[in-house]
Amino acid sequence: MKEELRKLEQEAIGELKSVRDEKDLERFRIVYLGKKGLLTAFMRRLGKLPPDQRPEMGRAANVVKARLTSEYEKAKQRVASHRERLEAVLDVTLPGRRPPRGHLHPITMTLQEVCGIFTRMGFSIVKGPNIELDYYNFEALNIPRDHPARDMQDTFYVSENVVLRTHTSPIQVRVMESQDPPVSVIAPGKVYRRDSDVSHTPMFHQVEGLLVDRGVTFGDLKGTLTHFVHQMFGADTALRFRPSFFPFTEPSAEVDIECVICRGAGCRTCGQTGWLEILGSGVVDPAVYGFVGYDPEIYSGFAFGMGIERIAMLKYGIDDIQLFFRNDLRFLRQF
Ligand code: 2NL
Repeated sequence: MKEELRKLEQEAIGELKSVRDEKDLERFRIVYLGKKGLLTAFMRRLGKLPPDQRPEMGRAANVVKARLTSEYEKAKQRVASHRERLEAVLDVTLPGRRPPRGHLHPITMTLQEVCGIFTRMGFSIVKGPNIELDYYNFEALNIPRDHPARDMQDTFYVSENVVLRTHTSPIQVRVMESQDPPVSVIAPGKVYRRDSDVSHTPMFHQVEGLLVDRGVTFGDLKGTLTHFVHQMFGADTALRFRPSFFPFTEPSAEVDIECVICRGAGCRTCGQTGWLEILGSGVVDPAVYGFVGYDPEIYSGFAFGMGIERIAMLKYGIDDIQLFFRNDLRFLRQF
């Protein structure tokens, strides 16, 4: 039994050395010094010894108990002072480090805002291919073979009758081809033009809209786009409809808003006119209905299109379109 006691003491001392924290400490106390611990179990067995051996073994056990208790107290001190030093340099109650968090690109934000205004009016969002047939991009939109927009200067040709779409109108042609009125859709997406200088990028974003039903008038167009402008630029923003021309609408109108920089007084941004062009629109030309099989005697509608980079520049007061494509974090972090 003497040998057994010696082993127990040695093991306990060895284990105390590897105690690192309060949890280790408590585990040690329970295993060695607790009511159901090894030392208590050892002492219970003393009663079974012959009476002449009991006093000596009892004393020996008490000596071990005293030593382990004092070593345990020392370890407790050591753990406590270690924790104090740790907490002096490290505030364990501080929240963890957050991973860096990005946000949407300003063009995406603007695209979503524009789409949101129209979906709340009841329009549905439609998508289509970026690589498009010449037929959907030009032909069905009443853009004749000799029209300047068809020129190699402006269009990326993939083959003789396949192009990168130059606007998102072909999406809407596909919608009309596949369903009868009433139709009210908006077509957002990337468009491509062979244009690259300080104010043009070969890819930019557009949102187009189309509404066709019985009895739709130019008045419906004005009401819809006025609501859009007031939502996008503020209810106090003045706007005007200025006569224009597009091959796919008749009559056609461009929408100007009161200059966001000078509020109409005249400045560099608005070329001293006080007005900024923000979108093109018009009543859908009956010639387009011929291509998609709608009866122009029954149906009429309006359409519009806008460049998102331009809208974003006016909304946020940005004077360089290239900033959207440089991915400079000093620029992007401002949104
Ligand atoms: C602009 C002008 C416009 C349309 C787009 C359209 C689409 C169909 C039929 C008729 Cl399917 N029109 N779209 C109409 C007028 C103007 O865009 O300046 N865009 C940036």
